[in-house]
Amino acid sequence: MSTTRFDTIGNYLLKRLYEAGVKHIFGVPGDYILGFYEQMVKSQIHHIGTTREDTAAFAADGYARCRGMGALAVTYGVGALNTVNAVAGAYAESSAVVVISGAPGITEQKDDPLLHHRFGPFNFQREIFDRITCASAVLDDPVIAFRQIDRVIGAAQRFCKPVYIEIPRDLVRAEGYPMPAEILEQNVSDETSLSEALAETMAMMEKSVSPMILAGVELHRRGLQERLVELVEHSGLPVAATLTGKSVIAERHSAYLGIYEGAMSSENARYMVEQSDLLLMLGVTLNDVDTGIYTARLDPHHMIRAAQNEVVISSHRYPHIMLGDFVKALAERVKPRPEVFSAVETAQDMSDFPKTNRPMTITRLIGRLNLAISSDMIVVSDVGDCLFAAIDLRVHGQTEFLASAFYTTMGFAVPAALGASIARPDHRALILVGDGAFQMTGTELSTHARFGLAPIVIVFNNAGYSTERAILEGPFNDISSWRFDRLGEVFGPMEGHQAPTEETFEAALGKALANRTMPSIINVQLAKDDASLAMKRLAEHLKAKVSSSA
Ligand SMILES: Cc1ncc(C[n+]2csc(CCOP(=O)(O)OP(=O)(O)O)c2C)c(N)n1
Ligand SMILES: [Mg+2]
Repeated sequence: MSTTRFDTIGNYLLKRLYEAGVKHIFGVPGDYILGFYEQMVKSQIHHIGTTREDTAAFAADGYARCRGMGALAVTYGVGALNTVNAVAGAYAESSAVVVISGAPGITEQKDDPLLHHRFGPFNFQREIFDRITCASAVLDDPVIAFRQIDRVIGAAQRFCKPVYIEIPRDLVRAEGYPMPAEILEQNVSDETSLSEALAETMAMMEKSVSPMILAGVELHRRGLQERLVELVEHSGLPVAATLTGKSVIAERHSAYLGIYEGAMSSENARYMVEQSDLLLMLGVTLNDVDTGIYTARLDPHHMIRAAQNEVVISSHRYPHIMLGDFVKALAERVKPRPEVFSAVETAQDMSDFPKTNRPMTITRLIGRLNLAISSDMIVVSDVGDCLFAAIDLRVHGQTEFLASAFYTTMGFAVPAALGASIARPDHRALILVGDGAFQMTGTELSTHARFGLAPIVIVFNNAGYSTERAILEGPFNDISSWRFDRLGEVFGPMEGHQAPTEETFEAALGKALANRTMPSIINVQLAKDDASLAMKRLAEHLKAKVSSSA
């Protein structure tokens, strides 16, 4: 890219972000970042003001998952430190979020004064962010600032992780110096390693009777959804996804078997994955969520694991193989299989919905939502039982399900849906959120309303922290009861509905689907002890295990 000697550091950063696909920056201003805000509003990038900084980071995360990169700009100390949980979540979940923080000016810092928002030595904040980002820079030297910006943005793209950029406020408008651009490291595969891994994979495929694919979250973060589809369609192999990788392939694709999550999976998905004599695990991370709290029964001798940087087959390790290169090469070489995909799970029979005076349950709620979901919707789920319930939800396209499924931070859904809706204006967000999680960041619905967005929010209102109740019941799991349906009076314009029964839910959903001009919130009042099918499956499995070992 070309730049003139006269670009200021702030403007150069904005240009580089714009080129990387960032058209919006989320955040709350403060005096240490105001100069950058002024440049931002004069640039091609739009500012989206949020109610808090952590929600700005969740929104940037949702945006990044849809567009490859997201950004937020906040003030020093009070603003930046407010984002720590959300940025750590983006790190754990591999999302390229750029954190831009203002800071006291270099000249101001000279005599070590006690400036407001200071909480220790001036470099403490960068040290904190160093631990939760893959690259960081303090732009305190105009001679190298442009190259620092290139390096940090390049790292976010390469590693799909957050990065941190701090700008002392007196250097935002300082001219940078166009030092020659460095050649940034690229992700390239080792040819020998790749061809050896492929040869072993092909040999195993030849012998295999029931091969299949398990698709994971890294495929999504590396933007490899199309490559996966090519492989699936060319090979004729059936495919399941992990929960963190949910929607990496359209869940209505004929080859798709559902979510595999150990004992929490549907029977069909579990049977198919666990009986497979060759499981191609592509971009799968084996965390406790994706293994159904370690209830997965997978034999390492029957699997090929392709991660971002290596392929592992039994005890053979092939280093320096990029996931995308491996998937592409497989799609080119694998022989098509004659047997086409096995039967998809039969959907719940919902022909009797709504039944008069029948209280709402999570299972019927998911059954009804499965009928309502359309191809222009993006589902964003919070943690809690709504996330487990979402295992049985089938979304249409690729990347149309977003959640903090591994890091599992409460408060993700409403703000991440804000970022996703802005990143994908042709999509409408369907937000699944517990009553507890909504109370953390639900204020961000007012930002949806302010920017004319029309998400549909389904509050799974079970009077408290039911996921925690299942582990240990106590008064600490009770929370105050909110009239979610009336929040429009304060956060609006927004339409609210109470839905204790199937009939009231049906009417509310109809109105919400028809109202495309403002957010709709449906307060689904559930029994305190209701649970999703996945949660019930896990409980049954654990019970059976206990009784068989007794
Ligand atoms: C930020 C954060 N704090 C605490 C937790 C621990 N936690 C996990 S689930 C849960 C309860 C969630 O309640 P709610 O949103 O109402 O969903 P429910 O479990 O009732 O379905 C809690 C407190 C968490 N995951 N994230
Ligand atoms: Mg709850």
